Amino acid sequence: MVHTRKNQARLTSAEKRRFVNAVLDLKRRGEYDEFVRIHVEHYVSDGEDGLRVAHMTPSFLPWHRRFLLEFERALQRLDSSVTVPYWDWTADRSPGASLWGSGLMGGNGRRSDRQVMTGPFARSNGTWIITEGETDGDFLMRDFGRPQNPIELPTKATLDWAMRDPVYDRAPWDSTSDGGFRNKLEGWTSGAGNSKWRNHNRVHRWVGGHMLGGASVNDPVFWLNHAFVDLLWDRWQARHPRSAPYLPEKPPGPGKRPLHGRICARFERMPPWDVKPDELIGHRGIYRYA
Ligand code: CU1
Ligand code: CU1
Repeated sequence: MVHTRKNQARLTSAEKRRFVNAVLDLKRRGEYDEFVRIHVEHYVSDGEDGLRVAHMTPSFLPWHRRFLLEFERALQRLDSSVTVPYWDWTADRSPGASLWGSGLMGGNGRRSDRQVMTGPFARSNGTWIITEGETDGDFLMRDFGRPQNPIELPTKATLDWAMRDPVYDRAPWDSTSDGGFRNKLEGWTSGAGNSKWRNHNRVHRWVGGHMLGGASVNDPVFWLNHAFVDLLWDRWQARHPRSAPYLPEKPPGPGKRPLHGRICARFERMPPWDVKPDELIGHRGIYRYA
């Protein structure tokens, strides 16, 4: 049966409770931290060697689509009614949004150590203990808007700048690609200070704390951000029906160093699931967005 992913702002309190309970249950079983580890393991950037499958790469969108599906299936094994909600960060832009209420994500970190003190993921509840972090503390951290170096959530205008680009991605297929929907949505641009962070990346920066690095999956809002990014890939395809839904079509040949072997073309297999970007271009038989 096709299931429906909803805007988090429209979830009933019962739906929020079931989602949160399934996430906490997954954490208790040790399965949640497996997702954190997978994300950390695939966090490779332009400057490093090896295949870039998840970030700074064309397969940013299909890789995270599959990652979300795996997570959603794990939740559904615990409660078949649960789906991953999405966060439209162009609409729900303030720390006072219901997203950050005690029934869903909980609030900001406190000033002294950025520790989240409210909601289901507060350390004091005893369940949300960070074990796969890149920091010393075992508590979830957030730092909304980074007051020491202020940043706002992405605007509708910046999102539209990405959405109106008719080309999926461009060479050199990394964080320096000048133009292309994927890099504009992922949000790498050259620019001074915070202006270089756009769209998806800017959301990670705005939440701050654990959302800043490879271990960002430790903050459950990771999934709500990525569900919205996943929805945006659909909307982009609908807006550009004549555009190739994924590029590159063919892998850069051995003569094309340093690109050869660094990225996944449309029909190459993505680790760790051995699935091709081509197989993830649509998802209509599995889920839909409301
Ligand atoms: Cu990621
Ligand atoms: Cu992300």
